[in-house]
Amino acid sequence: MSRTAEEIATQPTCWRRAAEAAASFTAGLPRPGERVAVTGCGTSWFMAIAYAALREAAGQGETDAFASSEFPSSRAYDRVVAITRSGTTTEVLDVLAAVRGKVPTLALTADPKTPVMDAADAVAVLDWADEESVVQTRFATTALAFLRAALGPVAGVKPVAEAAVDAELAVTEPLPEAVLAAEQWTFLGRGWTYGLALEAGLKMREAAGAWTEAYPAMEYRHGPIAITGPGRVTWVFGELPEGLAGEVARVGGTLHAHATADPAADPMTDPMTDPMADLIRAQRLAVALAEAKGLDPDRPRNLTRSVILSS
Ligand code: F1P
Repeated sequence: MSRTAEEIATQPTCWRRAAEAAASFTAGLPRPGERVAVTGCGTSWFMAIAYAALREAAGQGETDAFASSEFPSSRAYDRVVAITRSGTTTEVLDVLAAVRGKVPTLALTADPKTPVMDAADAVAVLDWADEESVVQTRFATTALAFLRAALGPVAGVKPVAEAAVDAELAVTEPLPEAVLAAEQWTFLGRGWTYGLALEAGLKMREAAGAWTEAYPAMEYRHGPIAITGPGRVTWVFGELPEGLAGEVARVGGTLHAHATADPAADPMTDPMTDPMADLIRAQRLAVALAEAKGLDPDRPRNLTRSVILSS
């Protein structure tokens, strides 16, 4: 078994630990009402996007997410939250340096021996979720689980402890054959699950060199549906928009979805599965596809653990 697959399987335990850690961590977390910017690169950026939407859904204040390379440092925020597993990513450190002394910052990292420790005002060290894998799986979802748990109850979103129960199934349940056999995958989500859709697409590209796309779910009918057809998958994180199952069926695509009230839907997974647990299925799909292509998921093509730019 690849190291990546082993790390994917530990996510239920990591999420439970993240919920415990969030309960006792106070220094530097966004406070209700604050205007917050969340930032990161790659996978960490997509977790930032998911958290930003979740925080707004919780009614805790305006929250924007930016790729660190595009961070608008002239804008006024009450707090900046940076996510970086490695603690060394140049663009993330640059954002923290640019706002230093002007805006309080919190960083989430897996490695306490890195420059981010001094670059941020407060740091949540989730080192027990660090990974040997280059492609991120458990650190990313654990960082999101930590921030999600810190928000407290959010309408329509399960507590992290319940998501961890769904994750137990997601790490073991066989993946649907039609999804494994497909040639193309389009990932969709609304609200906080759009960030998960972006991450699923990236994971499949990083680990398996797969052709993936990702969109806000309601954008799918505005063009992206043109890609769907026989042997191609439309995968919806979170609630399936009304009528979408019928549209996918009309063009001959395969739907992977859950959490639906749409009678036309043919859900392939547990209707109540937490979207983060469904992301685990996409991570496992990425590993399975890589292995089927003879690629080593632990050595993804063209990638390194962290991108450190020379100045
Ligand atoms: C961010 C990141 C990873 C990606 C790649 C390059 O790293 O973009 O998500 O998989 O390995 O770096 P980090 O800032 O979270 O360490």
